[in-house]
Amino acid sequence: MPDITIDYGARTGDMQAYMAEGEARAMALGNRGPITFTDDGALSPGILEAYWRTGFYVFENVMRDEDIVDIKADVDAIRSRYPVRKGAFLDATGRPAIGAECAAPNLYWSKPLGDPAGGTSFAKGRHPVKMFEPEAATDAPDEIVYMILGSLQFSEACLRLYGHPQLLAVAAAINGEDFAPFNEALFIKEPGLGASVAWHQDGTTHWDAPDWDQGSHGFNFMGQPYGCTAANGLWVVVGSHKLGKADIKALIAEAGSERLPGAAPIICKPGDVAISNRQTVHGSFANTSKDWRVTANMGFHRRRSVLDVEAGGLHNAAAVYDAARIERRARILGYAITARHERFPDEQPYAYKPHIDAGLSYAWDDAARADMKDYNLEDLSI
Ligand SMILES: O=C(O)CCC(=O)C(=O)O
Repeated sequence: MPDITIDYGARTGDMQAYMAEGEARAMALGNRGPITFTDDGALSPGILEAYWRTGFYVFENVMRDEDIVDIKADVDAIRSRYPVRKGAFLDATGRPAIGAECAAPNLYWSKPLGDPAGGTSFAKGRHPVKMFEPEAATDAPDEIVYMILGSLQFSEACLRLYGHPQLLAVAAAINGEDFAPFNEALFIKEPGLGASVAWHQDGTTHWDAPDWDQGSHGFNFMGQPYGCTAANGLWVVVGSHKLGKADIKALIAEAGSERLPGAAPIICKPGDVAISNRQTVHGSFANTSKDWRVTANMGFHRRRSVLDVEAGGLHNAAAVYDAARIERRARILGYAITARHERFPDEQPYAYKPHIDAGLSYAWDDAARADMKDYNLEDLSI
């Protein structure tokens, strides 16, 4: 049995049993391994089969050691620049805090080990049931940051991971060569403090569309510089991305607790990058374990899922996402590909077809860095 050292009070034994069972289920799914391609350069069919069957896949050893070191250093720098308290302008050393000068939303706060979204109207009420909130230590801070949106403007290392050629080839294999961006985020699950993310499905626009299918709301890559475990990782109800809009309240009522049956944790070693379908029923528990989890989320859509679609209002203002908006938002991908190539010149940079077709090229310089500020106001949220 895996070592699942957690503290869920009176529920600890039940949670340990649930996590051990989920871990065994995860390891038997056949949805993990390195990113591999056929001789013709197509993504290996077995990867696509397992992703579409289960709703997620763990790509092993995607990050270089330098990616891991750089992302950890950036996360430390970001944490050192948190405002002294939620809403404050300055950090503890008197500098403008991370994100304080931005117009777009970036830092999201919770009480330690809390569930800030469950059972609230946050994000259009898509987290219908509050998770159990374990007791944090008496010396824990009053509030912690659990999520950062627009994260690529705060971390060049995360930007460089976003431009990873193999990941972008996977995005093209799943969403088409003209794939479009969604948004990026950091989820920060500090040991003994990290908040839960209540069970939910992403996606707000296409559930009732006549052409809805298992890929309509895209996917997130989830880079794991620290790795992730059953105790601190994201859980996915296996295959739920195929079943349409779930009645999560009813599922939890039927289960009698937030321990949803049929779910499996995404388990990664440092350097793995998971992919998770946004339509799955997914969520994570408060991190009472001793292990860090920091996820670098990077989302992508099919172009037809966003083109001329009226959406937003969740991560940004409501708008119609016309071709010019998609091209503008995709400039971040251009910066990422160049920034990665400059750091890792031995890698063949990814050729993003919409940029090649339009003759667009992107320098990674001070003007580009300045242009990253508030880039997430134009996320393509659906
Ligand atoms: O990483 C987590 O705990 C939550 C991630 C999530 O809910 C999402 O990416 O939609």
